[in-house]
Amino acid sequence: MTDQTPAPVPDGATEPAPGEAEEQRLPATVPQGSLTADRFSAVPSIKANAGLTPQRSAGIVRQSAAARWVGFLTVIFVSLFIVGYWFYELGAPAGISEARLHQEIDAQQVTAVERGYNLYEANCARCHGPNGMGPDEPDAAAKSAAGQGYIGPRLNAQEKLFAHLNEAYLRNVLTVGGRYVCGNAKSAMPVWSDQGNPPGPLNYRQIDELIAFLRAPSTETFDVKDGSTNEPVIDPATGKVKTFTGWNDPGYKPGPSATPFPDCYLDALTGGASPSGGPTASVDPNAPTVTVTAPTGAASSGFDPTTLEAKANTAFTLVFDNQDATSGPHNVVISDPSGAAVSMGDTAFFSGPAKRNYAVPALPAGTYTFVCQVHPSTMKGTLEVK
Ligand code: HEC
Ligand SMILES: [Cu+2]
Repeated sequence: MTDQTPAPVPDGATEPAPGEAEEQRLPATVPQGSLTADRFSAVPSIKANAGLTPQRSAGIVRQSAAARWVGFLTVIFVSLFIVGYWFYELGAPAGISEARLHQEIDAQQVTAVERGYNLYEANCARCHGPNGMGPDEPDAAAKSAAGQGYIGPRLNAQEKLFAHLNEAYLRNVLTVGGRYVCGNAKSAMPVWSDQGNPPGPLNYRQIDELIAFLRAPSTETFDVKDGSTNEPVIDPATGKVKTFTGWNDPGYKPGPSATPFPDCYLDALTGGASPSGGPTASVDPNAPTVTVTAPTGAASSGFDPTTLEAKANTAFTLVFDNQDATSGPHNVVISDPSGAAVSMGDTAFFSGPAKRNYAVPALPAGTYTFVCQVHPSTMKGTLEVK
């Protein structure tokens, strides 16, 4: 301001040239009074420090430092976020956390197993048992006494689950029905998949869920969920959520000399004796006969009689009169005193009412046992050879 001198002619008008007529000049209003350039300048104190007050310049320095901090922290935050999200999405190293999609798959797997459990209990348990143990279920005898025996084979068995009951096989059995198992066209097990012929009641998702349940690991515990609300089912007795574990032991290894589980489960029912194996021995019409009957409900009540007698060292014909049309197929096999099977031709299961003749070779004297391989715990007896 000290250098500021009052500008005398703010409007920039020049002095008229001498002799120029006053009237030739454009009419311009010349402001009168004390108009100075100071009017457009900052107050003098501001110009003290290169035009800034000391406070103002200090403020500017502070502000730009803060702005750099904001930028720096933003970069740090964004980088940390990217790293964190990376690990969240793909899993932290060294197994600290699992990839998000894997967790999602696990959760879906658990859901499938829980649904499969409900499907199994609703559709399959009446034949294969609530624990998948078929005729070995703890209440099997009581059930068959009530005429509701478990006629399906045991599914919950490690040697079966290991390879035999694989996913593809289960899918085929559920799509084709029980006839896929042993080729029995009259199998009691219906078609389950709606892709089958004739179509069954379950859609592809339910089949998948059933398979997920049947193959679920025994090392994992699952909650029993209510089928309609999907809420965990509380056991009224304990007040705790009901749970179940899978059947399949992931650590199971078959013995070193174990043979693979046979394609048809019937072939595995008793050691060695193949129910359908062996040629049909021709029955000698003149041989003496011994008759054993499977009355109606034999699966629980057993053979009639339970003690048979035969002559030593004489071939005889064992007539099996299967009168039972209700409690499942039966057969008879004989084991010698050492437990080895006696070869007596084709001993395949069959449903009654029907009769079969088995050609039993000459046997040395001794106490033999006979069983139905489908119901070995209830249908058994002794054969005295003397
Ligand atoms: C009406 C009784 C019945 C019902 C219900 C039933 N099954 Fe079966 N299932 C059987 C019979 C009987 C067999 C043996 C097949 C044969 O020889 O005819 C069998 C065989 C099987 C096999 C093959 C076993 C093996 O050792 O190869 C599987 C797997 C199976 N069933 C699964 C199921 C599933 C899963 C369900 C429920 C959706 C079910 N079953 C419902 C009676 C039944
Ligand atoms: Cu039987």
